[in-house]
Amino acid sequence: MDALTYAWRSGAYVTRRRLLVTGAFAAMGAVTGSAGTAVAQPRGMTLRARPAKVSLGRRTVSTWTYNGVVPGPSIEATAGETVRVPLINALPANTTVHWHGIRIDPRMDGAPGFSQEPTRPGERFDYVFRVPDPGTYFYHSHVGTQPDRGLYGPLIVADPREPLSYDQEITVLLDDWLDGISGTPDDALRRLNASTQHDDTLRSAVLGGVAAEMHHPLYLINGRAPDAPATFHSAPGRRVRFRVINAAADTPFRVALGGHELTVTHTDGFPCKPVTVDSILIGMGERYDFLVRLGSGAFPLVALAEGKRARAFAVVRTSRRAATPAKDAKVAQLTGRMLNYEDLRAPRADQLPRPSRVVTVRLGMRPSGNEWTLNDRLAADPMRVQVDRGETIRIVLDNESPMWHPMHLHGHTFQVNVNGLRGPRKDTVNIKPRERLEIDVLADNPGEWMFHCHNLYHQEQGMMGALGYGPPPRRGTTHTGMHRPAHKRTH
Ligand SMILES: [Cu+2]
Repeated sequence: MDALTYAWRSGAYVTRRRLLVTGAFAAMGAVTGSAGTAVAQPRGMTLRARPAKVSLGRRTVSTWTYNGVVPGPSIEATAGETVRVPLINALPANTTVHWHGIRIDPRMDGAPGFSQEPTRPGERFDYVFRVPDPGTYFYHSHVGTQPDRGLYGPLIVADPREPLSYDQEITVLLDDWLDGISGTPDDALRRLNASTQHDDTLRSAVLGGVAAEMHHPLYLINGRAPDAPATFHSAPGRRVRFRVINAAADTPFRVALGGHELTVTHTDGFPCKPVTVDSILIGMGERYDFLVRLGSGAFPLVALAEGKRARAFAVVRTSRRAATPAKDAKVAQLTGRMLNYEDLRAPRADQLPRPSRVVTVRLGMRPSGNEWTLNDRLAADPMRVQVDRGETIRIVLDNESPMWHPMHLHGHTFQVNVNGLRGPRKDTVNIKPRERLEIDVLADNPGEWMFHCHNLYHQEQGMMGALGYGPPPRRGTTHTGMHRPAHKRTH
């Protein structure tokens, strides 16, 4: 087992970076696992999507993975570079890889039916794309319920002119897990489709009502359940940049670190004016970076599964002798000051031009209770927002449904308009029931793009639309020219 794999297996995934990263140093970015060995990172790597048995702590499950590990391997690059990731499909099903949040070439977006065909079992597809913007991103399958298996991993893009100073980075992937414990995600979707009821106990005040579709048996941090948590090792006084990614299918998390405040510096990869809070609420598909000056001890890093009376849990340890906190340790910060979108401002350099027109997208639920719509349409006949290259439009997301939705736009990073002020740059944004939220989109990346709810089960129950450039493509074709996979046999 190489050191990188070992680092993931032990649940502790840590990169070190010096103050003011230089291009040369960033190019040598190193990973240190519990074994203490460093491994040079290639600009990308081969992803082999394959079934595997994976340990989630005390529990071992059969699932689908990238390279046999959950999460998949960390892919690291520097902004402006080209990343090469050959995907080999060793699954018994079609698959793709979506590079969530990247302003990418649409042919590389992994959006089946939009800009590429899925890769068939036994075939290979070479993802080659530029990463124009630094930040915290992730990758995941975009076929059916596959993301609720183990098919996800971090994609970290370093800034060659990093303005923040810190001593260490810790990447934290949050997930909800059922595969191999209570059936498969396809079984879970069938159960939802067979019912018109919602579980009214899954309530969250901060999300304005029912927060989720189901209880997952486990909640994970870096692939580890609370009974055998990941441990992140550091030292007292170190300034650490946490990169938190919510890769869950159906779980919003409230994240806090016992005994510490969090200084939030980035939302969905993009910088914001720093703001210090006790906890953050992170929807599926969202990412937050925050800085913490660590004290001496062993501290609970907790991600409360909002509305589900359960949590994901890890330990941040800066002292050898400190007792390990209990998995149900009380963390006062969870009920302290929580980050709001109102707290976030994009820096001047990241402001988008003023919009020249307004489009409304209504988020709805059909009386069946298990079909979710965008402007009354389901995925089979999708809503489409049409834009012209170079314009900025304002999209009003008007939630008429009884649940919150984390809406994600592919290929772009929009600007959230918060109470008339120029809020954060984001690619995934939470809209509560009865809320109207405005986002401004600069049409600078021509293509036919997915625009959908990042609750995987809502997406599969219809909540999938499009944002496209110019007139709609003919039905049965794709807009930017179908990029056929190489159809190379791998064996
Ligand atoms: Cu939704």
